[in-house]
Amino acid sequence: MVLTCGHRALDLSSPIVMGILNTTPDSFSDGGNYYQNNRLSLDKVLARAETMVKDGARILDVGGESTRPGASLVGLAEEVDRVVPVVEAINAALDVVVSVDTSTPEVMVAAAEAGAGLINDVRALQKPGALLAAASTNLPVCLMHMQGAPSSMQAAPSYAGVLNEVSEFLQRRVKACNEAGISSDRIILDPGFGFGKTLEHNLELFRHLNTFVSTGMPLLVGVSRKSMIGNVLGRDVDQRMAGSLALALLSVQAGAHILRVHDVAETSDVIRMYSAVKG
Ligand code: 7PM
Repeated sequence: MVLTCGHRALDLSSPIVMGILNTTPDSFSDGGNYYQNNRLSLDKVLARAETMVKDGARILDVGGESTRPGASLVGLAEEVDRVVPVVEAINAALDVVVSVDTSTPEVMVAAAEAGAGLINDVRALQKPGALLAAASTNLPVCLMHMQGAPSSMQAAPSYAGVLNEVSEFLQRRVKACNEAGISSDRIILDPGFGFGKTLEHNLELFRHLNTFVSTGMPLLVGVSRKSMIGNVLGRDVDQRMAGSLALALLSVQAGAHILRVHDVAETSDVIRMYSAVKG
């Protein structure tokens, strides 16, 4: 399975790592503080990006709007100003697919022009204009499930059946994409761990990752350092690497194609050991 991401191609016949590069000032737990005198330092961002690529990342996920529960919404101009220079700099300096983590149509288009190779939208292109904007870029899109809005999604997540609801939501979004001109060979699916889900919901989804794999579309799993690990282990966010790596192995064993992680080198080692044993 090969995904065409603008002028770069991603071979998904073995699992790959997407490194998290969150450049928002209030980002949690990506290990980087990329600000100097209250200004985003492109040098610092590039240094971290280069390390992640050396450590094995094939994709870097660049976000301009924090999806943290309760985070303030970012204005359009601010989001463009944050994201576009980072996309441009990484795309020019490094051989890696730049993923833009956005729900904003104008940002999708501007990022694509700046060299982004993938659109990662936690709102699954539901904002007005997002379907058409994404389609116009010709880039692959990652469709993620979320119940509610980031500000309130963890208040009281509730499902009649979480696996069915998430699967049916993603199926509906795939259909909407297809109708907007985004073919299924450009769509990545993501159940959206932690986005309007209790621990039990997350575990139930994780046990059934094969359901998403069997659609034939690539599956992205994002569990790195998340609260589902904290809830099981009783560990703070900076003590969740072993839990994250355990889930990384279970993900690739279940057939996941892309792992969205903070700890790129360690996750790459997990994949290499998995691949060696699998032969
Ligand atoms: C607070 C809560 C801060 C959640 C950060 C997060 C995903 C994503 C994020 C994911 C895709 C985090 C998340 N998570 N995009 N963006 N899938 N496609 O822990 O699971 O990084 S933000």
